[in-house]
Amino acid sequence: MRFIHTADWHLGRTFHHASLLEDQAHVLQQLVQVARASQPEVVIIAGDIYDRAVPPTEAVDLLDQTLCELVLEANLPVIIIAGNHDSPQRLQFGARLLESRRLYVFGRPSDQVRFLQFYDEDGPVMFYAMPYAEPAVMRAYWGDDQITSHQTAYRAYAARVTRQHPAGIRSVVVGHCFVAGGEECESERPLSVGGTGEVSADCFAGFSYAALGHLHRPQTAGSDAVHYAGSLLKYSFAEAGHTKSFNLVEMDAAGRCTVDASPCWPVAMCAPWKVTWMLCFASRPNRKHLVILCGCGYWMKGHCWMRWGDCGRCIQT
Ligand SMILES: [Mn+2]
Repeated sequence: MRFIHTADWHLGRTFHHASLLEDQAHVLQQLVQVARASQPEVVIIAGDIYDRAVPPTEAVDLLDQTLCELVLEANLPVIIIAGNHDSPQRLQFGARLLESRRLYVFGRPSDQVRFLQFYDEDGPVMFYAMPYAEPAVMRAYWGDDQITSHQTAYRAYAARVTRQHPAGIRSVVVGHCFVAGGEECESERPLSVGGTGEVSADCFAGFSYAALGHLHRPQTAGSDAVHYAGSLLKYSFAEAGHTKSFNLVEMDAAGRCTVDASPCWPVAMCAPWKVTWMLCFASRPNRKHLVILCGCGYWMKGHCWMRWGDCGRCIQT
């Protein structure tokens, strides 16, 4: 079974007031190419599709275009869940209609545990989707007073799945949460006020692969089977050292997964000062923008130059 795991697109996000839509469209074209070339059984987008609950219209157009290319043109099923930046209701619009075209959108949590099933030559793999929700929302949906935190919500979800999941069948859970042991960065919005919102990795112990969103650095957290695909682009200067990627996952007959990180090549560079100067001299035709991380420098976007201060803050536009 082959599938692609990506997350945290944050369509419509700006970088210090500059639009990133062109960059996002550029990287999403690479995703479409990777998907066409690798022909996965399914593509998973694990939350934070948009950067905010009411995204700019250009961001909606970009999602529409990308999904048409994946679902209609490449004929690939796609699973989407809401992240903490998305509006569950808005994302879920048309979900029941879209299922007939194999676009599966999970905006709001359900009071039932739902799954999707895809097959390879070794049999079925069951995909469980748990969109982001506040613990209070989960408590109300499931009528379970024990749910007081993200940890208890995920534990309750795993217990419900375990009760109905047939033994010996491979499984993937799609979620949007902060697993203890994961590395945070500044472009993520905390999941709970006054607490960490952490979930322990053992909540996912029964699944062959956990396809998660929320943390913007690609990584595993707490277990080899718990994966964050990371964000589409570097959304803060603190991410200059990250290599952003899509996870191309191969699952064997026993549910063991091999993950190949397929790198994203953005239009804009966000790199340390010295690296950026090297790139200036070795610039490639598609590298139109340069973002300089540290030291007093300049950021070029199109024909517009902006000066940046020592700490990466814009001091003149
Ligand atoms: Mn995010």
